[in-house]
Amino acid sequence: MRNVRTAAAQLGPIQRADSRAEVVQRMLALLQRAKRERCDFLVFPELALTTFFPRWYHEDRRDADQWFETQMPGPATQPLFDAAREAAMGMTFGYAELTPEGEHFNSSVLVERSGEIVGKYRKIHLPGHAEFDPERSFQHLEKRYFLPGDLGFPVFRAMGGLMGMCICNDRRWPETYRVMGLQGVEMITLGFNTPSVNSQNPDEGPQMRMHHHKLSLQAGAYQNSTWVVAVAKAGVEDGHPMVGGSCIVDPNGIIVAESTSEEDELVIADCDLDATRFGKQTIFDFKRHRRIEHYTNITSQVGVVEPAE
Ligand code: CDV
Repeated sequence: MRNVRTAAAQLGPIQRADSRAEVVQRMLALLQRAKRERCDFLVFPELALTTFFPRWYHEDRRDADQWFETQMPGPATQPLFDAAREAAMGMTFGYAELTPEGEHFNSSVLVERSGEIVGKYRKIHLPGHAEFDPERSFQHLEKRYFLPGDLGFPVFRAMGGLMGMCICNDRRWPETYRVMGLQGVEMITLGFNTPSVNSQNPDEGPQMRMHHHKLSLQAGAYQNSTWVVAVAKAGVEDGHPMVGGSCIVDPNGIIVAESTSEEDELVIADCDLDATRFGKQTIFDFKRHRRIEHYTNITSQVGVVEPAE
């Protein structure tokens, strides 16, 4: 048994006016609660340090730099790293990354119990649009503010197992899980900010959103025999509602723990990484059963190519 007692650290809303320092205080309070619950590993959401700023249009992109971190850890986040090290707890969280070369990414870091960063991921599937869209009920400008991630979907040896990260929209794409599955991943962490309604279709409300969210996680976990830990930034940010639905999914695709609020909340489960073995050695023994000669479309084309008439 390789148990990782894991806490999905859901954050309630972060308003546009809230400072990094205020948010980090909330994250530290969750960390201390997780420590009292004897957790080994803490998972925070996508863009955990700020409001979900891609809903705000800045005509000059440089005005959005206020939401980005140029250092990790930096002055605002160092207390988190110090507290995690003192508690001997691993953690991961999402943030907006501005590199020394001036590139912008929607990123997450994986931090070992020692407080050291041992992995980084940059969001690959960026939803939304790059220009102001008056047709939408609200904006989703990830394609304006971020570049697509350039690190692939790496898997890291950490927390006594094989750990991978993805971010929000990535969870809806089976390729995300499979690329990590092919590296033997045993736990995938995922932070998300999902609006409760579709900005292009007001009829797609919270129930359908929750259905698609859980369906994606559960399928990805089962089909790759891995734990999936999904963590929301939830609730109403400056009038914009987002779904909760933080949950921990086992390698059979079963939700073993889930949030009950849209506030700061811990969702805890004992995740035995050895529980991934049975699926990986039987029905999803990739080496024995995959037929890659029939999968070439997956990497040779992006859009749909219908058969000739
Ligand atoms: N932050 C996200 O990636 N949100 C998307 C919304 C826009 C659909 C998501 O997949 O939840």
